[in-house]
Amino acid sequence: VHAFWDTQPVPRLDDAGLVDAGSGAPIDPLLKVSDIPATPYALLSQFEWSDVDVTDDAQLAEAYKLLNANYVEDDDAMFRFDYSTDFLRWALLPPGWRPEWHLGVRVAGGGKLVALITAIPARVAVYTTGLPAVEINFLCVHKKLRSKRLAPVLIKEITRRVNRCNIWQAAYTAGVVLPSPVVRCQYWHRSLSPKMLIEMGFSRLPPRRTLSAHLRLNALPAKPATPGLRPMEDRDVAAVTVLLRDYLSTYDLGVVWDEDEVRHWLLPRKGVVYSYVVAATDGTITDVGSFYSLPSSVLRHPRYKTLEAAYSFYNAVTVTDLTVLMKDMLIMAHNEGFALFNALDLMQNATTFADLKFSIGDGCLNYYLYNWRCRPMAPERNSLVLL
Ligand code: NHW
Ligand code: EN5
Repeated sequence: VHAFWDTQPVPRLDDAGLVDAGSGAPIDPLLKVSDIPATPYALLSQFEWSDVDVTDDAQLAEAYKLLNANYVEDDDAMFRFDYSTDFLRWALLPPGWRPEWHLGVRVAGGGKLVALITAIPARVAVYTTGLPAVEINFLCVHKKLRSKRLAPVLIKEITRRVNRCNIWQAAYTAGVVLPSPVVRCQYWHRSLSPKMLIEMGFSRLPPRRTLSAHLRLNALPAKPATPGLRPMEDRDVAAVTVLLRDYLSTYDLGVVWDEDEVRHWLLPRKGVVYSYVVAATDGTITDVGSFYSLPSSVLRHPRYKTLEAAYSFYNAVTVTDLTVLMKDMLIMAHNEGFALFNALDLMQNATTFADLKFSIGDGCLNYYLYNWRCRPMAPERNSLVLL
């Protein structure tokens, strides 16, 4: 029973016809911008809508503070995502961003920020269809205001604001199961600082293995193996755009980036995103690999406050073996001081996990499309990485 989601243009969990839905079609009748109300949804009277201006450091700090204290935790509430302010600026200000899509709820009268939801524009390709869409992220309601049906109002208001821009589809991910996943991915983890991860309660020493054997097993070379691997630069943007376009177009779900988007999403930003290209001796860019930085707060631990985690982002290979490239990403992440490397079993990632000593996590990531009914897919057919 989903009192809210049953009213929305998403496939129902019991939709037996989904497997035959093919490349997909909209669920709602085709509407026009003029069919959509020009004024915001009503909010409970003690609250008010507030665009959060993340170009203003003071408001960005408010969004950071809300998320740092109230955003996603693991199933045992040991860790909570701690997206940095630099990360939020990167995630929320890509080409085409709109101020009214950084939607906050405040206590009435310009008071405390208590809830958030964000949209950014993206071209999403599902099977054979390219859709002008948004990616929804950072839905958060303060812990003290949970279960008051605030989330459905946030979702309806961001939908209205996106529809007013003539966009009718969205992609989003969640750990929880909602109506209805288009694909379910699994988190996998690779220890970079095994001792620290065990002490934090993130991982356990496998039975009958000593700590020194565990450290030896997880040790990494000091330098990457791939000749010509170097940080991506602005002069690589055109080549990387073509490389990614060709590579990602072989999957059933993904984004389509233009050069400006590749520049935004992939040019290295310390503490945020790390990208590397493989340049052949003639200068041709043959491969690209990347990861982003997303620490978690370690909750209720006497000594450790933060778990520095790197997350696999976009890789595309034409010459280098993917396992070799992924291992180079582990090495670069380790050298940058990350304690943990995470990856989903999307694209060809899972083919590298055994060799590179990844362990399966206890978390799943479900992918959803709003107002698009299509055949669900296997994780290795998905190439979409959301932050
Ligand atoms: S997923 C991360 C979501 N955030 C968190 O988990 C942070 C910690 N939790 C919270 O802040 C990444 C609250 O628990 C939240 C729910 C706010 C999650 N997605 O207000 P009520 C994203 O940001 C449904 C969607 O009483 P609450 C993606 C739930 O099933 N729906 O709950 C976001 C129920 O509906 P039902 C979710 O605990 C995508 C209703 O909310 C959900 O106080 C958003 C209960 O509301 C989730 N993660 O607040 C959709 N969690 O029908 C975008 C719960 O079952 C759609 N619910 O009764 C597209 C929009 C744009 C379209 C444009 C064309
Ligand atoms: C919005 N874009 O559950 C995303 N993380 O496995 C929002 N588990 O870290 C949705 N429970 O398995 C995000 N260690 C949904 C994910 C929410 C966070 C989450 C999981 C993913 C996770 C860890 C720690 C669990 C702590 C107890 C885990 C065991 C694996 C370990 C790896 C190292 C070697 C030994 C085994």
